[in-house]
Amino acid sequence: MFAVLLFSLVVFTAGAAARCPLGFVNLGRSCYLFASTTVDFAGANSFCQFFGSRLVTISSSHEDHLIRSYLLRHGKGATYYIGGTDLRGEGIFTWERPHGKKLGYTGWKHGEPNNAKGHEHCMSMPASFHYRWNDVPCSRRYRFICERAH
Ligand code: 2F8
Ligand code: CA
Repeated sequence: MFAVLLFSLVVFTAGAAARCPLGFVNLGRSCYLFASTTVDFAGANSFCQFFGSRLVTISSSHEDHLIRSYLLRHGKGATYYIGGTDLRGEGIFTWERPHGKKLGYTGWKHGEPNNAKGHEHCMSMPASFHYRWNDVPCSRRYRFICERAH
């Protein structure tokens, strides 16, 4: 009986550890929500918080590769907001989480960020750039990517 209980506990615990909440997918060490609704950057932030998560922070080439590979397979040809801006200082991009953290790794497309027309302060991954990073106006409605701990 003890052995059965122990076995159940191990299986249940292992199963729970492997799972992400409904709608999220597990890539590496995090759970990601690739939202198909389109909202402005502030709306994307609020949506992610509502779902117990934050706009994604991409901190390594490995994480960037996992997300880009997923988008290249499932990205629907769209642009996705990710969780960084230069709203605190032109040209100095920081992550929303941890708040104000400067980018370490970056995955910008060649020539970006360029603050086109002087109005691009939010970070995105556009299909047209094969999901390499681009700065875009924060008022545009795009899909977005949320992240939460696995
Ligand atoms: O050529 C790069 C340039 O392309 C567009 O502007 C014409 C992008 N704008 C939007 O996606 C809104 C720029 O961000 C990009 O730098
Ligand atoms: Ca740009």
